[in-house]
Amino acid sequence: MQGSVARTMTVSAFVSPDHIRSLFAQAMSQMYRAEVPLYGDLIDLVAAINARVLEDQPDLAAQLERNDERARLDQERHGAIRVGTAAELATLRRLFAVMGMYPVGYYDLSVAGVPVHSTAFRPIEAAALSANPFRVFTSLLRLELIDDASLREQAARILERRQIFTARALQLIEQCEREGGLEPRQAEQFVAEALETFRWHSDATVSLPTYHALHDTHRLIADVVSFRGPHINHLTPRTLDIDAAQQAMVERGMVAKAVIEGPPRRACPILLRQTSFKALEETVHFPDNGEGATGTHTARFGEIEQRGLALTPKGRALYDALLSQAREADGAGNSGSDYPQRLEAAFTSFPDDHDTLRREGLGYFRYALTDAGRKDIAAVGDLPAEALIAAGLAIADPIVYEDFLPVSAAGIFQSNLGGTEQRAYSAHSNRDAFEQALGAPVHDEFAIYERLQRQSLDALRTY
Ligand code: OOG
Ligand code: NI
Repeated sequence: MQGSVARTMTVSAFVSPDHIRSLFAQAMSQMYRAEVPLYGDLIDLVAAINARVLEDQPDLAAQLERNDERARLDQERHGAIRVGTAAELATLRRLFAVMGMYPVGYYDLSVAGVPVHSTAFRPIEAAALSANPFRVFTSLLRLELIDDASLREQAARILERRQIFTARALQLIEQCEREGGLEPRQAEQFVAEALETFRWHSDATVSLPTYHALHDTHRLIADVVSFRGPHINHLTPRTLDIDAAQQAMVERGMVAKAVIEGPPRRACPILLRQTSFKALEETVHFPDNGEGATGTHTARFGEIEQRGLALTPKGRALYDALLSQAREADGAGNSGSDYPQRLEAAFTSFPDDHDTLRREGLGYFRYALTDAGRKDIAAVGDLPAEALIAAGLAIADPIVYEDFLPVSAAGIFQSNLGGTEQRAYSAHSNRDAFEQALGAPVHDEFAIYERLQRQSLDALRTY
């Protein structure tokens, strides 16, 4: 008995990974607000729009409340970073694990002319997601896609030399791995040290001519290779009405991307809709021949997103097919002025009510007993879920999509790199190489949603 109490006390001396993640997300948000004032404006605007939507749509407010999504909404952000080497990616995996964030999904962006492949570090358990769903879209540069051998080797040498983590951050990661957690003071220190990795540096590590050579190969390569660390390049709040948010931004004179990426506006939002705002042009100091030179670099931008129902593999296949139908209708991608109409038209074949989406197995849902169901457990018995819903004994709410979309991500990269690089690289998806660099397999997003849905179904019987 005494032994078990002592064990419990040892365990509880550690700060939960969820709490460390929340502290980290807040610290990142504060840092980015100070660095990029546009971000602060976006946060305020999105908060105002969300408040209005919740007031105008009490059903939606109740649904978010029931699913532990209301409280997390105000904190909810994703960020993005780009790293240069396998070692950097592998250490990032360990750093994010301290905060309960694990790699989910593999995104190949080379097909869209962006020489990276990516994953998203995020929490995966229901309780962790409702505590704080902070996610970081993390890309690894694929130097092997640079044709010019001498530039490729030069970039590799530059990357080999840098250390993007502080010594103390590395110590604390090791300690957490060894002992199973961090104590409050260590957790605070960890957050402060980890933050250093994601800070913007206005002094480049390469000369201006090298920067130009890298930049001419691909802007993204210059962004990854020329600096001391993988600066966070955007931090995105979640809005409940992206069309209203986009309009409000344009009214305030922000230069928004022309098209909202992802599915069209719908009664039942699915997956993810995103729009971003032009990158800042920032002054950078380049070390040149002991004298130094001043130039500019564009990397950091603003973005907002609206999240909807997580789709099953069947639903996702339908989404992918309809999206490419809209994009390829006349070979114009999403650039034509009639793209919004084409997108709308294509998606009329995607069911737009929750009952059909659920019955056709297109999306994942979280099941729960209604008051009537809780009062009449005998009637619940082992009736199938659909029968419980029909009898008013249970309801099913959409499980929110926590991940990203490769076509959208490529569009975001492209618009913010400022370029029009549209060529695709000939080398293709290489998930094995990515996982080898990461030092672990990525989690399968569908398996995670499936588990969340299954847990809710099981809980109907164990109430
Ligand atoms: C990441 C772009 C992808 C998203 O929301 O799809 C992304 C980057 O520019 O590094 O953040
Ligand atoms: Ni993003």
